[in-house]
Amino acid sequence: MLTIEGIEKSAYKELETVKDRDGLEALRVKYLGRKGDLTGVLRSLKDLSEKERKTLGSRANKFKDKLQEKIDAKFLEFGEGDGVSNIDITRPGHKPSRGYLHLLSKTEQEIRKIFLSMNFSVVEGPELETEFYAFNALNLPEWHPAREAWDTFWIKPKKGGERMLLRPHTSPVQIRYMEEHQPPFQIIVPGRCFRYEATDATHDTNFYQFEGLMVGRDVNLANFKYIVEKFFEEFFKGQKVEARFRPSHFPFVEPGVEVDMRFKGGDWLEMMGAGMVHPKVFEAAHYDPRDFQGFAFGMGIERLAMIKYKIPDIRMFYSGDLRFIKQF
Ligand code: FA5
Repeated sequence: MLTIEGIEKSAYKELETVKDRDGLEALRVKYLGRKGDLTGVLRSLKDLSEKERKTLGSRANKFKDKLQEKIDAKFLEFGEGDGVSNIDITRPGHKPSRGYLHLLSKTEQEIRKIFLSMNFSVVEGPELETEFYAFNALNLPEWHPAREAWDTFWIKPKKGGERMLLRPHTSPVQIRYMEEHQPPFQIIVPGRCFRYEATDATHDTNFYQFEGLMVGRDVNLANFKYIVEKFFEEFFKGQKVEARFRPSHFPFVEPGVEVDMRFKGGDWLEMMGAGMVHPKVFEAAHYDPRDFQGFAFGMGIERLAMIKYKIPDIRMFYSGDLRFIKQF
């Protein structure tokens, strides 16, 4: 009869010379298969004394595990082979995790939807802007003190070329659009903005705004108030949020307002600047200011989401922290 020592010796020896997957499989069947040598030894244990059964049994089982391990390793070494024999099709697969939109993208989509339903068009503009569109055309000449409110990232200019910058607001698209379209129209312009300023809970160097612009023969501030209140009503559906309008100044509007919001008696958060489009802005876009009037506004998208979803710090949007992102 075969002894366990004999089996071990010859199994390891054959394992060393085996050349391919078929040979390896034959070896596995020979030693570990149901009718294999080792199984024979294990079967014969029942005829032995208890003591012998224990020592021999434990040795045989250890050998069995070890040989199986070596065979598995060798299979890996030989590669997938025909690609079939080593695959267990009954094994449960890995569930691929599905991506979804970031809260800010979702918020932007919601804004687009609401304004589309009010017959606004959605327009986009470049993030890398010229000084003309970002400032001069918006009644912000170089010497104007309000330029300081838009702490700007300037781009190294090409020799003799116009000064370029990362747009600090979406307002330049007002001019770009009016240069190519005649009133009446109403648009929103969602997009990314950049400001070189210290970050805190409500300010970041990279953030999103959406501009609103509605121009016609008799578009007025009451129309603005109606549109914005309708938007808030839809956006904050069912939530108890308050808004307040207060006078403010932007060189490209006259008169100018700012709108703040708060949730249930919390702190007021500034949401947007707005006002009636300044005649100088119409002139820069080659309109006759005696023909048209309209309102414009620029609203912070993070700020809207902060109020709606009660997010205490704007920097959370950009932290990449999955514990935050996965909540929405
Ligand atoms: C402007 O940018 C004007 N262009 C808005 C405007 C448009 C006025 C049209 C009149 C007519 P302001 O700097 O206040 O204004 O920014 C508007 C909104 O953008 C703010 O109320 C705020 O919600 C958001 N915002 C501004 N700076 C930041 C920042 N650093 N981080 C996050 N949100 C910001």
